[in-house]
Amino acid sequence: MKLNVVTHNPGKVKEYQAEFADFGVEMVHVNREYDEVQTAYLEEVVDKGMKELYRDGLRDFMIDDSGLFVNALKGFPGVYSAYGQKTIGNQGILKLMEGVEDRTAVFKCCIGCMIGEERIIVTGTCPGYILFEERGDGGFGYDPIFTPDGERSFAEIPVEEKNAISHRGNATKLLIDELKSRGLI
Ligand code: ITT
Repeated sequence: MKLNVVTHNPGKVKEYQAEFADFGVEMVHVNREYDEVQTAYLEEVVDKGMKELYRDGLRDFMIDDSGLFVNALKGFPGVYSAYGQKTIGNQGILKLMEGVEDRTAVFKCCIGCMIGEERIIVTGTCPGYILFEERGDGGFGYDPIFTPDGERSFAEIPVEEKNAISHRGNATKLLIDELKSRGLI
C-alpha cells in the first residue's frame, strides 16, 4: 500500500518511513499546501486540513500537526510552533527560558489519516525538558533544545530511538493499531 505524507517537512517523512517500513507501507512525500487554521487545538487543524485535501481529490494520505508546549511559557509556542520556529527560533525560546527553573515541556503530535473512506485521528505526546543550550545536529525544528530524559536532546539520538518514545512515534503506534484493527494493513 502507498500512503501520501502531506508536509513541507522532510524530517517528518523520514520518521514515518522508519515507522512504517515493517508494515509494507510505502510512504510518498507530497510537498503540498493546505490551510492550517489558527486555533487552540492541533486536532482542529488536522480535521480541517483532511477535509480540504479530500475535497481537493487527494486519497490515501496522512498529515500531522505538532507542537512544543512549554509549561513555564503557559504552553507557548504550542499551536504556534511553526511560527515560533520561523521567527524567534530555538535561540529565542532559550532566551525566554533564561533564569526559569521549571524546564518541563511536552511535545504533541496529532496525525490524521484517510484511507479510502476510513478516517482516523490520533494524538501522541512526549514529556521532557527544555535544555539550556542547543545540542546535536540530527532531527529538525525544536529537537536540539528538547530532552526527553534530562540527558540527550532529540537531535543527539538516532531516528529509531526518537520514534520509540517521541510524540510522533506514540501517535504512529496508535495509528498502526487502528489501521490493523480495521484490516487496512
Ligand atoms: P507541515 O505543517 O508542512 O507538516 P511543519 O514543520 O510546519 O510542517 P508542524 O506545523 O506540525 O510542521 O510543526 C510545528 C513546528 O514544530 C515546526 O517548526 C516543526 O519544525 C516543529 N516540530 C514538529 N515536530 C517536531 C519534532 O518531532 N521535533 C522537533 N520539532 C518539531
